Amino acid sequence: MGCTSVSGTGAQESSDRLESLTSWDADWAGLRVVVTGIGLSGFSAADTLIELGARVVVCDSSDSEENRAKADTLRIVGAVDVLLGAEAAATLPQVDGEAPELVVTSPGWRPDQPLLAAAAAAGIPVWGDVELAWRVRVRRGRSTAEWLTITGTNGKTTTVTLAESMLRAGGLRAIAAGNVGTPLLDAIRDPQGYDVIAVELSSFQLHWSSSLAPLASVCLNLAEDHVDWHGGFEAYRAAKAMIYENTRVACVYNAEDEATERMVEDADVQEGCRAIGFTTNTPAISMLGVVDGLLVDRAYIEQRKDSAAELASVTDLGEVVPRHLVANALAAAALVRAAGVPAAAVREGIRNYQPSGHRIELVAARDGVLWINDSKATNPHAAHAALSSFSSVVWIAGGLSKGVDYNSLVRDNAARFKAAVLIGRDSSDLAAALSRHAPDVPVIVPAAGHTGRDELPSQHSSSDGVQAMRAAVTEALRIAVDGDTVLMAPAAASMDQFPSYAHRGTAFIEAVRGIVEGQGFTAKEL
Ligand code: UMA
Repeated sequence: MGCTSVSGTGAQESSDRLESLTSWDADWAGLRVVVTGIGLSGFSAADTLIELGARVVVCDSSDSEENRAKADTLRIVGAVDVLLGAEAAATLPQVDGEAPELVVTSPGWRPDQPLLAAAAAAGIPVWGDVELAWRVRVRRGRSTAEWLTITGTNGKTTTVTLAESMLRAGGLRAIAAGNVGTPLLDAIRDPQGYDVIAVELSSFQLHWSSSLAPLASVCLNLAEDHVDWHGGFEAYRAAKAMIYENTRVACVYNAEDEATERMVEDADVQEGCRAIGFTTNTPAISMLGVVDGLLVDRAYIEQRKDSAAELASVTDLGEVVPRHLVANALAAAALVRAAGVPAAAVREGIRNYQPSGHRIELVAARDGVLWINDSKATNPHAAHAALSSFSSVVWIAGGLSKGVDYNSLVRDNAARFKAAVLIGRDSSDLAAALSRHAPDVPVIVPAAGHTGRDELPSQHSSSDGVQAMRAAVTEALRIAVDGDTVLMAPAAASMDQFPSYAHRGTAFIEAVRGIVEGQGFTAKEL
């Protein structure tokens, strides 16, 4: 069903009403809302809005069994309607026979998607679930959690979980939420409540947020990613820069990435907010950094003019510590110190921190060859961080490119490549960059039969990805000799062949175990 636009007095009333919706206890009753998506964030947003008394219609293009079950739940709790299937996402529906006053979107929906484009054309405001979470975080009779917000092209999840660990070590009730996995509205509605939320925000979520005023914020770094979603690099950069808007106590920037410092300079922040840098070198005043193997704070101490406080030692982060992990720990420390966490809790938080898998993870060391899984490297910037840790690399790469440019990644690392083995349904951009900047490096695109086991199926599916990975590992084994590293750091998203980067990493681990270490495949893989 089509939808009429909101105009004239009605539009003004709707806009005034939306502006007044800044707490849980505001008048949400009867508000007509369309929620797009019934995934993690959409379900959480719809459930929250229903609890607030709004009239809610949910749309999702996928009529899967899982979505139908979720739709049933939402109808039971009081959704006006849940529309599933391709048609449902193609037009803006009415709510109880009238135009919606608001659309709350899931982050994965592109702004030019037809339903969202129709909302924009009709002048109906679109919020993300994060904007909604910010507005309902204040609730009568409950304390309000502070937000520490984190974005950046790479390192967000590591930083947000390190910050969570440090906050907890400091005796605070804390949770990592947002893009890291737990929808913010779930964290906000937790009955016990939190003192502080470490909030991971993607560029998609930032695009749909406008009112956030965090205690402290950071953009860890900036490189090309998600260009197709935003329609260009400048729009992606501008979304990332939103992280600093309205920050109250500390805007944390990467002193080794000028783009982040520029963002702080250009941001409209609140009176008294400080700019705090972090660096993996010796810190200047108002920075955190590294001196003689120690992580130190020259920002939050009284005597910062001529001294620095020890927070932890680099070895607290592990035996082999990549530079970017030190940077992430310093960024997390800069955020939690703004929330009053003492130095000792930073060290304890680092020591308690459990890194999640698929990041520069050693899978096997055999016959002098290291086999490394870095499936989390879903863009060139992350792949570069992994590549620069090794000198002679058989590189397994490729996948869904998201419109990024591979030229500088290949040019900057050309000398370390022994060979490249390409996975992914279409890695032609990467192949073109390799032939342009590393013409002497053999590029192998494994074909059917190269697994030495089964033929690659002609239809693409998740098992297709598993087969492709086995073929790639077989090729890498043929090439690598003593002193080489086989590095699976794809510089691309996984969704063309796998459900997620974690599945891709697991496929690599299983293939290495089966083919390189000769332990055979698990029953599931066969
Ligand atoms: N859908 C449509 N039409 C569209 C797009 C999606 O109907 O055009 C539907 C899908 O059928 C699905 C739902 O929308 O049912 C999915 O919505 P979504 O893609 O926004 O995903 P959610 O499940 O809500 O998860 C989102 C984040 N996903 C994305 O931003 C793509 C999760 O980040 C996040 O953990 C979660 O909210 C909780 O906050 C994941 C991610 O990949 C990890 N993020 C990207 C990244 O890190 O690079 C940005």
